[in-house]
Amino acid sequence: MEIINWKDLLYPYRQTVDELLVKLRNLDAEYRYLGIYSPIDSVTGRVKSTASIMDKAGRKKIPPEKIEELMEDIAGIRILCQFTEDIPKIIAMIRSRRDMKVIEERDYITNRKASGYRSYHIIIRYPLQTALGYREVPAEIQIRTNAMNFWATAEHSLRYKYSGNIPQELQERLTNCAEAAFRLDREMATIREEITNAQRLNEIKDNLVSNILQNIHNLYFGAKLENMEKINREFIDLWNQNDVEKLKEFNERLNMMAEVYRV
Ligand code: 0O2
Repeated sequence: MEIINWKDLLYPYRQTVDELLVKLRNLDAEYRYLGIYSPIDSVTGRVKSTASIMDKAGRKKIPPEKIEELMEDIAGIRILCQFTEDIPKIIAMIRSRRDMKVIEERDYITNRKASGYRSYHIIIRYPLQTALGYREVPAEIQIRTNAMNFWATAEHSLRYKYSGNIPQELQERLTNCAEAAFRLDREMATIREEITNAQRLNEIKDNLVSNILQNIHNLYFGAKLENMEKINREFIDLWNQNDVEKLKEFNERLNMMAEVYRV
């Protein structure tokens, strides 16, 4: 029987996960930088553990020499979002990318699994440039809301603990929890606009305050302006009023001063 060199086998999957994490996190950061709503809340990734690969190979009767060819989720990415409505946006974004090829999609949101599991899976081939040349590495991208993830993570731990045979009473409670997570997603959808508007406003306020403080710093330490105490007091006043429009006007005034003094 062939002995598997696990280190060599898993290396390209590690590279794939690392590259996908950088790309998807940068995408999320860019949305925020541009002030556009980001459907992504967070992105995580993992390379399947050898124990889990062997376990799955056993369950699916995959011989060791066929693992690379047939196991599609050795490289795994998980994209979490706040609202169910974010999921189609993320799917569209992945379908339109030129640096990954979508091979298959599994919609466990429309067709929830018997366990109660909800998530959207996309199997891709990722073009990887390795030191040994080009290859396409399969990866599974799971897209789900935070509520779906909360449930799936808990259920996964229990399934692992009980080797798949979760006691009946616990299984019933898990089913109730899955239903509660579903209701939570539905309720959150009804106040989605309120939440996203508040988040956008908070982000705008954070950026404004950081610009204002940078301007005050530059004018005081760079241009050595002496009347900065008055300006500082004005800022604290406006901050206490919590009025974004007034803060915007104030920052524009500081921008002009910074231009005049070339700082
Ligand atoms: P891990 O530890 O997450 O890597 P199968 O293994 O037959 O269920 P298949 O055909 O390989 O699934 O693909 P599928 O259905 O897309 O599921 C693969 C992954 O989805 C699983 O990986 C889980 O991460 C997740 N998943 C699928 N069904 C369930 C479920 O009922 N509950 C939870 N919590 N997660 C699920 P692995 O291999 O189980 O393990």
